[in-house]
Amino acid sequence: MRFILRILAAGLASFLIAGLVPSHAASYASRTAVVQNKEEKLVIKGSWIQEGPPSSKITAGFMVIENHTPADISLLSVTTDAARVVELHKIVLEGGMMKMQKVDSITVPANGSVELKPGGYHLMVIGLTRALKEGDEVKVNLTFAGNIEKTVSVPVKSRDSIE
Ligand SMILES: [Cu+2]
Repeated sequence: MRFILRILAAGLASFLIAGLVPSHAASYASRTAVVQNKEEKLVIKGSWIQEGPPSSKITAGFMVIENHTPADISLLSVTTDAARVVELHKIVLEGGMMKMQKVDSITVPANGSVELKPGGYHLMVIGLTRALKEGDEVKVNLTFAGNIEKTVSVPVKSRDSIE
């Protein structure tokens, strides 16, 4: 009887180990993901600034901003060393016409993202201090609510290379 119990106990132990190892591995993986998100509350992806004709002093910048927090975060202002001013714009349909409109902020939804893209939200880069050619990199500083600052190096691309 005692022998049978010992076999049962051994069987139970190996069953538990077999069951625990994968679940432990899974919980470890999800824990590291959470830690990464805490370090990177906001993630900027696929950013680019449109190459304009050399005579142009104005261009536009685009990117995807991911918010890995449970609260909305607003983009409030943007600066760059390549232009005098950067405005936040969106394109709205007004009376059948596409119009650009300045906005005070762009909200990045909690656990979501916002895409700045041609035909939608974009950064209006005004008063270029140098000509921007495909292959150049432009330093862009983004200020969000809650004193969150992000500096990204944004590549200059021609519109043709995107579409
Ligand atoms: Cu604009």
